[in-house]
Amino acid sequence: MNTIDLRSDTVSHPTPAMREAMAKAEVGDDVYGDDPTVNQLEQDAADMFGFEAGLFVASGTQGNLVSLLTHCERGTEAIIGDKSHIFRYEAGGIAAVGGIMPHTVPVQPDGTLRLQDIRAAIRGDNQHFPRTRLITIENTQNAAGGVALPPQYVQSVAALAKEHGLKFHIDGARIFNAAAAYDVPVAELVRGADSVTFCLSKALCAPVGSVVVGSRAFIAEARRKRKMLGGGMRQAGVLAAAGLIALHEMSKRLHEDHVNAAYLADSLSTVPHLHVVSQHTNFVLVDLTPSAPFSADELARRLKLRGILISGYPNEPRIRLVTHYWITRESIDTLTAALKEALNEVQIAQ
Ligand code: TLP
Repeated sequence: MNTIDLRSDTVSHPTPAMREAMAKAEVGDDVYGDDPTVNQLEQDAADMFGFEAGLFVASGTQGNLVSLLTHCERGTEAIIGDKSHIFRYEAGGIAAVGGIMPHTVPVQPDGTLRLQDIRAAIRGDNQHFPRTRLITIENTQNAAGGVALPPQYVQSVAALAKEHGLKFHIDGARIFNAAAAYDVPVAELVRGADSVTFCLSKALCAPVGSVVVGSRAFIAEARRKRKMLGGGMRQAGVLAAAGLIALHEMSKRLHEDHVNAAYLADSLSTVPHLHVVSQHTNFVLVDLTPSAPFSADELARRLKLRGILISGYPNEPRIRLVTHYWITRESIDTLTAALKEALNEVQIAQ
């Protein structure tokens, strides 16, 4: 990658090893169950997460949608964070396609949903109410700044779900970053969940794809839902080959991105007009101070002229910088120098 792109880890390109594996991948028609590379990816993912089966899907959004459609019938409720990706950034798919009611509870600054809030959101048995079916959490929690939720917390949510006979889904788009943050195997972060979606195409660098893991019966039904959504893929082994490298190799190096994110946060704290809000895992959140001569959008425009891409969350003034495989210390030094120059440039102009 030539551009320094910190808008997200989704922008990461496949590695040379992935491109080679993709070229050599053995393939078959996956709707017939004939693609050996997809089959291997699904089984390896399931084994690594401690589940029976896996399902290769096009994206994190599709993985979450397929999972929620499988757990919840129309008119039932899913308890979900008010800043969760499923609620905010998945185009309302669970409501539009599944007729599922999101019952939101506040995401706390540490990325958790408070257990008492979840408990209060669970409906009693009353003909007026929709039935509660599911609890979902997100790990790492994106909008809270990439915070990793600890294994003990996840297990307390699993216990609560079990106590009330509810299903428990984890949007683990960046679960390997959470696992790196706590230095635990991913299986420890998902114990007690009924399903997990995780992404191969974020910091793990695969070009496309996510995997849903769950019980054999759950995945069989999820496969039907994937088909219904037009997600039955054919010679998808070309993509799964990159996914296998993501799963087995790239998942082991994420602490490097976290060290770089800490270095990035330190570097940004030396830049006038910037306030570093937080750094968790591979995310750094930054605000422009009131002294800043222009908006975050204008800053992004000026950096783009210098070959550096940054952005915030849709419709929010805050800047989010995300480290990944293609962001090195040198890229961070280049960014810091460019920021100082861009902000200073305007002051001179004024
Ligand atoms: N998040 C993207 C954007 O959509 C905001 C990003 O750049 O962070 N769950 C979580 C927690 C996510 O952060 C994302 C992507 C998804 C699901 C959806 O994954 P994709 O983009 O593969 O559908």
